[in-house]
Amino acid sequence: MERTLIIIKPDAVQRGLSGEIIKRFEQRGLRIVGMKFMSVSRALAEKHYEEHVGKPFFEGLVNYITSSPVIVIALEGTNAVEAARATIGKTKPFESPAGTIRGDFGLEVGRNLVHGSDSVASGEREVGNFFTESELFSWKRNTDPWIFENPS
Ligand code: IDP
Ligand code: MG
Repeated sequence: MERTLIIIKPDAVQRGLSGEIIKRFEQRGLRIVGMKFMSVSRALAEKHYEEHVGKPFFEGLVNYITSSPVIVIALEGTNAVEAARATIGKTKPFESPAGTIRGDFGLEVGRNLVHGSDSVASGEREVGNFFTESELFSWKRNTDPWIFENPS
C-alpha cells in the first residue's frame, strides 16, 4: 500500500502539538507503520531537502529542522500521499484553509509544523531515508475493513 513520510517538525513538538497532529492522521484512517522521536542530523536534513539546495531559504530550513527533536512517522493507506498533504494544508500556513494542520496552528512558512511527502516516489525515498526495514511494521488493524474497501 502507498506510503508517506510525516515529520512533526521542531516547532510543533516544542508547542505540544504532537498528539493533536498524530490524532488527525489516525482519524483520517491512515495506518502508522513506523514512528520515532529523534534529532535530525545536518547530513540527513540536507539529504531530505536536497531538492531545495541553493534556494535562499535552504540554510534556514536546515537550521530549523535540526534545531530540536522531531517525531517521524511512516503512514500507509490508499492515496496516503495526497490524503496526508490535504490534511496538512498548503506550504504557507497563512494561505492554508482552517481545518488543515497548518491552517489551524501556523502563520509562517518557516514554522509550518509538519512535513508530508509530495509524491509516491518521494514517499518511498523519504521513508527509506528515515527508517530501517526493522523499524517498519507490516500489520493489520481490526478496523481496516471499515476504512479500506479492499484491505491488504
Ligand atoms: P512542503 O513542505 O509544503 O512540501 P516545500 O516547497 O517542499 O514545501 O518546502 C519545504 C519546506 O521548506 C517547507 O515546508 C518550509 O518549511 C520551508 N520553506 C519553503 N519555502 C520557504 C520560504 O520561502 N521561506 C522559508 N522556508 C520555506
Ligand atoms: Mg516538499
